[in-house]
Amino acid sequence: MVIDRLELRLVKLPLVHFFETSFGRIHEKHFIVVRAFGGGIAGYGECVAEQDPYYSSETNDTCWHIIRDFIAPRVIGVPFEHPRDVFPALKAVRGHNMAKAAVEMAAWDLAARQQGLPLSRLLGGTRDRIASGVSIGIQDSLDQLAAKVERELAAGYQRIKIKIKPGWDVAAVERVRQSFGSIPLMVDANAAYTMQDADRLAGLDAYDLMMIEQPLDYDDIADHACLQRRLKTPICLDESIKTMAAAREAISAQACRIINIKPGRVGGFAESIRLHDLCASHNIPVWHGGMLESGIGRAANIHLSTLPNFSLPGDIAASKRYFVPDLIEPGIDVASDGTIAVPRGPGLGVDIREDRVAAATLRSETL
Ligand code: OSB
Ligand code: MG
Repeated sequence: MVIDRLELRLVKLPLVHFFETSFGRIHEKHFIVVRAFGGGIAGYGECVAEQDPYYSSETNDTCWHIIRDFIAPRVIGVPFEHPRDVFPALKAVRGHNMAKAAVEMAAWDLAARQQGLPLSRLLGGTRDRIASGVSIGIQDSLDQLAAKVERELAAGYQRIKIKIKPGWDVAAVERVRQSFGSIPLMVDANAAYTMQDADRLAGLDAYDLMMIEQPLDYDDIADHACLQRRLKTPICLDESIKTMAAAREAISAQACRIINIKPGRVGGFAESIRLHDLCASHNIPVWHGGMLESGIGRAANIHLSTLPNFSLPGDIAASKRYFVPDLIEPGIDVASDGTIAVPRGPGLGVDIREDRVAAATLRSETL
């Protein structure tokens, strides 16, 4: 496979509902769509960086800069036997995993389309449906939260995750348990706590949560290991696992019992597969995270989730929760049993509405 050229487009889409985490509320999503052209075909990659460096240090602007000035020269015109060879070819560039992933994932889609295979097959996936959960942001009131949970349970989702932060934690969990009983429930703190909050976090043990996601700092492992020793509830790491080395360290320190995989965070599909395999060999279940992707990135996430150790429902929900209209048509739907069908066509296997991408584009550049 040879990539002849790369096209970057910065697009803006309004969210159907605002999304609030411990680091803030957003009403619209700005993200980069990468197209990798080769042999007259294009592969797509959606970059998961946001406008602000709050979830991670990367932003759309840093990704644009790194792709244009450092990644493009290392991939354009270079013959790759397999898309798994793209990430190692970027080794000289330290970090910038979201920028790398956007290009690497476009290369995988291109290779799958060139071979006429669904992306899931090229990735080594084994299932034709995936289990779907929802991530519910911080709300203005507990009543609003309960209304949202009720709606998502009625839609069939297999587990509910609620975002927490100091001041929106125990009472929110208590309310959901009171109203909905023993549903599969977890929380995500997006790094909002410190070890000084250990007692408060231990208070969540009373609610039989599936896990607490990333309670402590975004790059911490050691404190998570201390906290895990004090909690019955499993810790799941998200932000802290940006590399294979971090995952090995977290597993050996017993800093978590579950890991969330987001290909954007770790540098793409090849690293995600390595992380998935590492976790499998240590009996650490994984699930697929989400970053409020459009249908393009959502389809990519679905394909990766077909690997066997994705044994817990992921944050991959129906497109209509995020964008109406989406960049794909039809959108991704969830069945009443809380599963999503894996697209069967070549590559991502979804129809990308180029007219909608064009209408949403703020800026573009061809490399
Ligand atoms: O921590 O999982 C997270 C969204 C943006 C940034 C970080 C996270 C999230 C989500 C949303 O939880 C998951 C989704 O796409 O629905
Ligand atoms: Mg998270």
